[in-house]
Amino acid sequence: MRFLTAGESHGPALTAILEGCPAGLALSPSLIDAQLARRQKGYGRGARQRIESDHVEILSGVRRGETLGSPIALLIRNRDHKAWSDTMAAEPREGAADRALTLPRPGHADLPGALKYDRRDARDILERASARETAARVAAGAVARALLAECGVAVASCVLGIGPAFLERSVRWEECHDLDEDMPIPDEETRRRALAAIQEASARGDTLGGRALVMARGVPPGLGSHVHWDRRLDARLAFHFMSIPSAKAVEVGDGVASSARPGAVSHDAIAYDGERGFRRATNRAGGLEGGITNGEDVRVTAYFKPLATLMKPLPSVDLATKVPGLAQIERSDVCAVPAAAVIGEAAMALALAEALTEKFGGDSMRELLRNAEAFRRQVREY
Ligand code: EPS
Repeated sequence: MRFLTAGESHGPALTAILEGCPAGLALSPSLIDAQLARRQKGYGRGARQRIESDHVEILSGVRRGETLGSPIALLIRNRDHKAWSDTMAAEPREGAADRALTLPRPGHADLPGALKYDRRDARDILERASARETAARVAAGAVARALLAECGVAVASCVLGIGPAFLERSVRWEECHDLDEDMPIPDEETRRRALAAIQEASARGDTLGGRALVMARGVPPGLGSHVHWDRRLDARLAFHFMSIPSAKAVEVGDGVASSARPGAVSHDAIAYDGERGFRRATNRAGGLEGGITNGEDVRVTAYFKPLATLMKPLPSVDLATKVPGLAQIERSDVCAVPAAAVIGEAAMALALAEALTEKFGGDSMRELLRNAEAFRRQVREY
């Protein structure tokens, strides 16, 4: 299973093509729209989300509510494009485009992108670097999520903190349901402090990052492999999570805390009972050992830097004149961590669906489910 996305933030639409999804998976636009709506929420978001109301059109790969095994093409129109049709026109136009960005924002792709692609207007970079792209990823992730659900795997997330307001204890799976969608922190005091921190940052013309925990339950043991560096599932998960705009660090299980602890309290003792087979009382490894799932919940924490567009900007230099100035202000969010948690769920779903279809193969869901169940039985009867 693999996917690509295309589309600029203010272009006509975003698209995703997902390949390798077995035939016979029940899929409808409303299932994808539900995830798109979650991505648009979150305290601290800017004006763009009031313009958009993301809705997917399934262009191929699905017929009468079931996947066909052919590439699934998804399209999400940008409502805001109406106001940008001249700026973003694909046809040649006379003169320079308006809304040029020539004072790059520190922390954004503006400057390295302009240098790399030899563009004089950094809008050519930011239009694609914008986190708007994640709508397409969440749409593809919703398909992966539906596939996982059929295989008994569920994905959930929560926000652990915003800026200086974060939870230091570990969060259980059961706590990651029915949370407030605008600030899904499973602790009232931390949630209150997080909301206040966003308000203060906004008043200062500043932005805030944060951290989110993404979990998967029901994951069969045996996904990923120790035999090659690029087959280790923790490495692949990290790749997926690090590709989320503004992600700067990824932790599997209790990775960060374990780096400062002795081995005796960093690993998960092995037990066995006739009914459930091998099991663990703790899950410090985050469900992965040697790059292979061990049947416990897969747990990934992603850390996001503050967004790069500051209403009180940092020093920059004009691309054309080389004269110092302040970085350009673009419409943006103050904080997008609640949305990043939803995007993290899509990353988890895509990485796991990729590993699952790789292990159990299957051109059809029937074949995939049969193979997955046979392997689960094999492990139970080991
Ligand atoms: C986003 C859409 C963007 C930004 C944000 C995320 O829309 P616009 O640029 O029109 O306001 O709100 O993107 C960024 C924060 C960024 O740095 O690119 C979205 O749909 O998620």
